[in-house]
Amino acid sequence: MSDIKKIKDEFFQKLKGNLNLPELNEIKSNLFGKNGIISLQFKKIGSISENDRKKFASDLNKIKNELQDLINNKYNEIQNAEINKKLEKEKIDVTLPERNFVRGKIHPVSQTIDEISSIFSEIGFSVEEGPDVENEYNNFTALNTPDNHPARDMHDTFYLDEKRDKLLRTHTSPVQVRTMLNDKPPFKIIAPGRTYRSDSDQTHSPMFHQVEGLHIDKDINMGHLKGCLNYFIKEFFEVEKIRIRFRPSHFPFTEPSAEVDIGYEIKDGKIKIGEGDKWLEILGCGMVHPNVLKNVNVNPNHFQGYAFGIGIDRLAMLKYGINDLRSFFDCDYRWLNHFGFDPLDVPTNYRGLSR
Ligand code: 2NM
Repeated sequence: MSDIKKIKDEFFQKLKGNLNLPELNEIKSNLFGKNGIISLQFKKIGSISENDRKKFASDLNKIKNELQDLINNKYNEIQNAEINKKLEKEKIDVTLPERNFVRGKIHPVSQTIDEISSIFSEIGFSVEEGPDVENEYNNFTALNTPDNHPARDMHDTFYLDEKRDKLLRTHTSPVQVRTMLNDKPPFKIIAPGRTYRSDSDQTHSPMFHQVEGLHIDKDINMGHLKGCLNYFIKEFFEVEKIRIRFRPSHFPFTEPSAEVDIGYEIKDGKIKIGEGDKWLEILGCGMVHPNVLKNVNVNPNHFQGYAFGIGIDRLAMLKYGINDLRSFFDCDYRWLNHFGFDPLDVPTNYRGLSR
């Protein structure tokens, strides 16, 4: 048997067996390395007699190609085996039950703010926000609130410095002031958010929530105010009909000013908004005082409009049957689990903004 034939038989046999990567590398290097078996055979070509040379070279080339093919196939085989092993190890069992997890709840106040924002958005109001820490000008002076006004008293307002310039906003009106100072009329905005007053008992929390509205244009009047509030109250309480009453009142920043009551009754121990002969005060409003407009560089001879302020917490209590204001701020997880809203459960009549 010729040398080449022996080489072929020996290595065909080896390459048929089970090989790992280092073993295969070694075979390859034994055959085709610098002093490899095949390489040495090629070096022999020159010394072979002319008669046999052609056949020898052709046989050698053939065997070289066959061995190379076998080696390459073996490389692929090893690689595939490795991938399959990995896939087997990393297989995901999709039949396993999901892990338990706790989904958080949306606080009723957040839910209510989302609902209110959505309702006013539908009639063209945009939502504005501002800082909780305000200055004296934005919170009082610009709003035509005189120096001697009781609201400015230390017992009512949380002041943050000796000069009484920095304070926790007592309403969200400073947001309207900022908007009017920064933009040009017309304005049609609501400002929901946290507000602070030095007050704490069963029905008052030192931190509470308000939404204020402002609509200023060339000829906005109290008819527009009434239409807007009528729409809002019906949408918010999801009722077809309501009774609504404007009572004369006073605020430094509006003239005339009014407080708004809505009709209600107690039926089977539950409050029914819109029906019955009882009155419930829910908000304050009025036509923005010309002095306020002047203070924010709006010409009261060309522009006028209404503003209103609503307490969000009480609105949320009424709608969702919560009877203790303080429970809102207790951070009791069991309470939140009961009264909170599922962030992913979107009912068909959902009014909240998408999160
Ligand atoms: C209320 C009642 C009446 C009010 C006024 C303004 C502003 F900035 F335009 F002057 N914002 N909100 C307002 C008016 C608030 O809360 C009971």
